[in-house]
Amino acid sequence: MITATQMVGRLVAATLISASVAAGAFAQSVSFVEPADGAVVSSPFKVKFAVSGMDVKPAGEIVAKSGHHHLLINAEPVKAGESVPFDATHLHFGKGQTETDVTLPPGAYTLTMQFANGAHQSYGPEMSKTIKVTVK
Ligand SMILES: [Cu+2]
Repeated sequence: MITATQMVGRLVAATLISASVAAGAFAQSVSFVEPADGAVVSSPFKVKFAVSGMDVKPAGEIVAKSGHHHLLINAEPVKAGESVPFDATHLHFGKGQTETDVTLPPGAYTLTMQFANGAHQSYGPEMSKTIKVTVK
């Protein structure tokens, strides 16, 4: 026989499990493994990218829930669906790289990671992450 207290406990446990499964299924984000936000670094410095909820694939074909990393230097996140520019401040990691060495003159910088699909079309600000670093 199950008491009312046991029943409530089981319901709470079931709810927590389904809530965490749902969060895992829909949580898509990017993050810097390094450097840390606010870090003071020496050039060249290592930048490591991470993504959750999507796969890293080389640029080429568009595959759902996958894409590649971009590093934007002193630039805003790219609106969803817009192409990430190819220029000196928008670096593409179209081979599927998850880290790089960045060389910058001394100064304060805003670094933005931007995830985009195989055709370099941005997944939008939700799939971006911005940090500030100082190159000494
Ligand atoms: Cu790209």
